[in-house]
Amino acid sequence: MKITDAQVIVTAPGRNYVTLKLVTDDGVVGYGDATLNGRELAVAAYLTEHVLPLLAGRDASRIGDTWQYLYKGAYWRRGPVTMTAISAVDQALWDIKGKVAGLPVHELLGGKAREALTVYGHASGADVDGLLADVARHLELGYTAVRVQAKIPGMDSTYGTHTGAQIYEPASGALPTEETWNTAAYLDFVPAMMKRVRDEFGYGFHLLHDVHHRLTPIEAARLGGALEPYRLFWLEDATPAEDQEAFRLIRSHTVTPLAVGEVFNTIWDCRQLISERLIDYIRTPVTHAGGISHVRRIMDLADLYGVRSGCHGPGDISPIGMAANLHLDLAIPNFGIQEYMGHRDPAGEVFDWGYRYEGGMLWLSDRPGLGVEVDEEAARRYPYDPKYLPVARLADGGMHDW
Ligand code: CS2
Ligand code: MG
Repeated sequence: MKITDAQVIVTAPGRNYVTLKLVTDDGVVGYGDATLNGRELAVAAYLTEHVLPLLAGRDASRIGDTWQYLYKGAYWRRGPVTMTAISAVDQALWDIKGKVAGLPVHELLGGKAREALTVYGHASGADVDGLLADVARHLELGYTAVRVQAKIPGMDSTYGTHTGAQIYEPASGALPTEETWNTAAYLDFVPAMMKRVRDEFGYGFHLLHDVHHRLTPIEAARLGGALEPYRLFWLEDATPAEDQEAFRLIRSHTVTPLAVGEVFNTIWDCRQLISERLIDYIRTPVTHAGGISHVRRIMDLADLYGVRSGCHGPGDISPIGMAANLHLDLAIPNFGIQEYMGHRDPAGEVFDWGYRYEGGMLWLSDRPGLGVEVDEEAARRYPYDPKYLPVARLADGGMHDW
């Protein structure tokens, strides 16, 4: 079973997505998500120029060997562009293996370890009242876990919030928009926001919050302590994620559970955090960290140390990458929770995904492979549309972490 054809599909149905399509000599088609928000064409070019020529004629059944060939063979290891490209190949090969076997990928990973996957949704608001209305909406929809963010008073805009029912879109503008960040205002606001949420809705559901890497370790320690009465499921990305030792300081000050890892791309980024038990949830998703093959190794390492999964699942991971997360989630022993933002219209015109939301959980269909099909004609109707994530500056103009 040889790879005879390969193609990179760049399309923007609601936002940009990069998809790798591999075809075998038997005509089996496999898809992989290669979307790296704001850097989409770097991965598309990496695949087109440096990976696809190496895949022609390779045995599509040898997933592990192809992974090692692309990882060790490049000499330049790791990094988000490389690891997203390798991930796309890995996902497409698992998709093909599943389709050839007539089995969903989670069956190839050992079979279901649970029936469905508990997800958390995103509630947010332009102020706390708006947030409370959105939390109520999520609880009515059956969510048992809700991430809460609200616009911080005194700041022009706050990343990760939306005002309508439509999911928020992280990237906007042909150039990055600039947001002004104020740590003191944020630290004062968040505990008060959490109090309002718990006062209104009680403790019968999980509450999560994302800091987007904006605090120093001691600030994060203070926030974690201040949030303890509200019993968070997790506090996410409290500090810039590349400084693994920072978590030791946070950990020594608070029992608020910690999650990190959506920007990680290999097991090496997580190793110290996991082996020193500095975090509770590892968020590294299939799309950005070498695919199902590599993220499975991360989750296995995490399991040894009692760390559970909480894979990144924003709208800027395509339905293919989302499905890949879900197949892994379903099979691993240490599943924690799955982020679920959904996809904006008209993503459904291009991608036909085999999972559905019901009762606070995502349910995977029995479709073989990853279970996502791509309508290439529809993809052509939505050409690439350059968009960037915003940047954060302080009031004095200095760049801030995010
Ligand atoms: C966020 C994302 O979903 C999350 O937890 O941190 O919105 C993230 O900022 C985007 O995916 C970046 O592309
Ligand atoms: Mg996040």
